[in-house]
Amino acid sequence: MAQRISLTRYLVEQQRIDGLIPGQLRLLLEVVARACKGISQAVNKGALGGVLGSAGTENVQGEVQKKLDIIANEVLIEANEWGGHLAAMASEEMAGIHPVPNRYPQGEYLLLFDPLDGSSNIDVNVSIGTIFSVLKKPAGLAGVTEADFLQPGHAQVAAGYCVYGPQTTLVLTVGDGVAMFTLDREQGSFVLTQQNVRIPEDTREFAINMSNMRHWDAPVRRYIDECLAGKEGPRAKDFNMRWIASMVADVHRILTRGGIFMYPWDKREPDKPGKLRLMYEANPMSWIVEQAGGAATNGHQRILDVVPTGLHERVSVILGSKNEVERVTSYHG
Ligand code: AHM
Ligand code: MG
Repeated sequence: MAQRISLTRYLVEQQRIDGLIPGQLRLLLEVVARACKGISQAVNKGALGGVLGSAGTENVQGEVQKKLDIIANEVLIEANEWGGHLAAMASEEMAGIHPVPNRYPQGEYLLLFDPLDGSSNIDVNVSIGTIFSVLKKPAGLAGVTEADFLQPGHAQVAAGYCVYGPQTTLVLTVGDGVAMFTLDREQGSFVLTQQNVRIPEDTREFAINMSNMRHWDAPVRRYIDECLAGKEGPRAKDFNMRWIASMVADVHRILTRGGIFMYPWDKREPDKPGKLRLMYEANPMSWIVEQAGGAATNGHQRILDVVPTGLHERVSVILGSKNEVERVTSYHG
């Protein structure tokens, strides 16, 4: 039987090979993975664990929180507070940053997360996930403020997601390609199941919420119209469509077999640049996709180059197979 490589061993070996993973970062990634195991267990229990349904509260963006949004947020915070690897955390579910309490040692990293992405799928037993991004606290100043988090995506030192689907899979990059780990529930550990993940450059599959079509801008409409025209249209091939409504699951499919994912700006809320959050969703996913040979833009620029002005800033997202992303971006002129 081929030797199984655990997440711990993978991280230790990465640390030895190219020094991309300093000790504190390794600890951070192991702690996040452990938290994801805890969230996975809660997700699996479903109605038996009393975790389904609404919590009856709203987050800072005015979205109704599900019980699991709050549970996942708490699991991540509790797991990461005491290890000495972090200065502070920020979450889609919390208005402000969460500095590590004074009673614990302070580390040099900043952790951002969408604790439970795809919330609308929780109660219907469809794949959901956790997305996370790691930044380094800017050197020099004591304490930590929200401004320390406002770094562009290309400054990330690690990014990943965990998808809770038929399998629980952790996907990780530290800037050296993308690796996938599958949770072995009997052993209780993540096992390396794919390395050097590559997204095919071309695709015949797109993911977008088609019900918003009438609200889109001309370039996105043009791209989708051309896909829908199929063999008889300008693309001279038929396209397939998938929309899971969990970004984690849609991105995971694209990493596995290619495709393009779009959540563009639309006219429903013209003042917002998009629906998805730059810091918790777009940045980590864009870096993972780029590390797998794909591309990610907001139609005008590389997402990783967007300089954030607020923690909960939103952004238009076009990511996946390189040639398709470049095509849609070129339509934006
Ligand atoms: P969430 O973080 O509150 O779950 O929202 C983000 C999700 C993405 O995972 C998904 O791509 C999108 O929202 C689905 O939106 P819609 O319901 O408009 O299709
Ligand atoms: Mg989300």
